[in-house]
Amino acid sequence: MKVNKIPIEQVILRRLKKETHSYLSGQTLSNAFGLSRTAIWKHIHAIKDMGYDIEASPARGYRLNIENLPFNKIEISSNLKTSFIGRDIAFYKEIDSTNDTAKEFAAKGAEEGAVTVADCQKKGKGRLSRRWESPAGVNIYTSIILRPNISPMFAPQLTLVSAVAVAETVAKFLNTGSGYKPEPTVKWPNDILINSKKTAGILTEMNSEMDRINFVVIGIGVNVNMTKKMFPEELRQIATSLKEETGRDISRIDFIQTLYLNMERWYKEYIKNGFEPVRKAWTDYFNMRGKMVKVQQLNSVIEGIAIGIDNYGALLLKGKDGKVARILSGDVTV
Ligand code: BT5
Repeated sequence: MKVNKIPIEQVILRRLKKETHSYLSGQTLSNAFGLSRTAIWKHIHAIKDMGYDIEASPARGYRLNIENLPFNKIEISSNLKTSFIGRDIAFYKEIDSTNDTAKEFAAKGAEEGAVTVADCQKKGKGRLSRRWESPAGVNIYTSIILRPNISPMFAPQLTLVSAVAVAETVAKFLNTGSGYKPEPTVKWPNDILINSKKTAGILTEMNSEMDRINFVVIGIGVNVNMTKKMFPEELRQIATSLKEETGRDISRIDFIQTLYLNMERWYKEYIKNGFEPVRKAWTDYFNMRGKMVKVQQLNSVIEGIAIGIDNYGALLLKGKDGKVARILSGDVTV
């Protein structure tokens, strides 16, 4: 049998989490774990170094502040309700790109649902090697490994599956407390907007044979508690965060756990029932229908009225001549 040895700090942490309204004395902890009070004191220091806020009173003992838990692997895993997404987590304080690391893990055989998460990315990337702003301490940067048994030609649908899961998650955290609740919208193919400003982006990368997918990595970046001044000047008018839109600080732990749960639910739905339910849900978040849009492609620009998406996930544009064009990639502006 495989025995997982849990580090003593994690066990002490669990005990502290059960007792957040009163202090736990050093003696109680020392009796509970059969360690000297000095040893307990050292472990408490190690826990503090992990970013936990522990009040230590010489007379009363220790108390953990659960309002201010750090964003780390222990907290993301604790009470996670998914069955496979996020069951295997590689967490980094800082990394170049969670997508690149996830691709390395996937190439070495990581299982479906394994994720990489970082507090900060040094080379966070968007499509076509564009930069994704990834400051520390405020946002979500995560990549999910999937191994769908579908033809590679359908892989772009997974960006739309993810967009629905992200939009649903964002919607859940948009309460402002004042009765006003903005609704997220999706912009084809990979943006989630609030009040027309980008708050999340998705980068789907694939490794496949001609007729078989080896793996897909879904990279998701969400601006959660990022403030306006943290954005570079050129993004301040076109990008936003949940905090900017609600005026509230949002727990990244709650957010990412909900995100994994929604991702898992929509992915299962897609694998079981195909793209149609996703197409419907995505269309409900799509507010560009009927609008004149411009699509910048690698070497050309196409204009037309956005009609929606077809059952492959392609954007449908009705041109002046009445003909409908299917757009497979590009950047859309209204
Ligand atoms: C995207 O690309 O929107 C995909 C972003 C995916 C980021 C995640 S984070 C976890 C994982 N690891 C990675 O390295 N990437 C993924 P695209 O549609 O090409 O949009 C990129 C453009 O969005 C940039 O050129 C900027 O204009 C804008 N942008 C950059 N950072 C932003 C941010 N934090 N918030 C909003 N807009 C941003």
